[in-house]
Order: sequence, then structure tokens, then C-alpha cells
Amino acid sequence: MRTYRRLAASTSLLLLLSLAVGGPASAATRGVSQVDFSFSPSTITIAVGDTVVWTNKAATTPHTTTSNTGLWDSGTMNPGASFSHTFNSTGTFPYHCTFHQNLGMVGTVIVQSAGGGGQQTLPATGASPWTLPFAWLGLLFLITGGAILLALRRRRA
Ligand SMILES: [Cu+2]
Repeated sequence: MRTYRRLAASTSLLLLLSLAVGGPASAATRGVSQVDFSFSPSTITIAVGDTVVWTNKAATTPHTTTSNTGLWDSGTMNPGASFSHTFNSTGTFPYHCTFHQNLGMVGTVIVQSAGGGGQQTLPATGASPWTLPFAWLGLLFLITGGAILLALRRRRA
């Protein structure tokens, strides 16, 4: 009977460990300025998990940052306003300013897998493909441990 309890304790520990190992590491924040009438830089390359912060640095003109595919939309941003979006998947994400798209106020966010963006090969620091399996494994351990404890209690009653 005691072994069941020990098993439950160790599964809980395993859950914590799996979350620690599989969890995402630090993510960066990158800035893009909105001016009259362009984004600067117009193309920005980031890593998965990074956040882009757009800031309207125009004197009087409101702008927006609006995803071409509906992924994000700041709505009207008056001068001085900021809007941020975190990119959690790789890909190329074109966007525009709703008001000045016709004037060529468009931009692109390129999201690369963590560690793949630089010239040198760095260890992956973002969320790895193992994050989700680890989390599910941890959850499975927790449920199994709970079920064992429950069965143990029923047997005693
Ligand atoms: Cu604009």
C-alpha cells in the first residue's frame, strides 16, 4: 500500500520536472515604427515566441497594424500608441496599415524556428516540439496518480 503513495509522489515530481524541461525559455521583444507612410523596418525576422511591438511615431497621423490574414488587428492607433502581438508559429505574415495600404504602407513579419535565425547554430531556446508531448505526459502521470490514490481509498473503505 505504501508503494502506491510513493508512486503518486514520484509522478507528481515527474510532472513538475517535465514542465521545467519542456517549458519555453526567454522570448525577445522587437520594435517596429509606424511613420508617414511606412513601417520601419518593413520586414522583420524574429524567432517563434517573440513579440513585435508596433509604435506610431508619426506626428499627427493615425495608423494601424493589420494582418492580411486576420491574425491580428490593432485598430486605429493614434500617435504615440503601441500595439503588440506574439508570434507562436513559424511562417511569413504580411500585414498593412488599413488607412495607407494604397500608399504602400505594408510590412512583413518572418517567424523562424528558434535558433534558426542567426548565422551560427544556437541551441533551441524556444518552445520545442517536445513541449506538448511533455505536458501531456505530465498530465497523464497526474491522472494515473490520482486514479491510484482513489482506488486505494475505495479499497480501504
Ligand atoms: Cu498608416
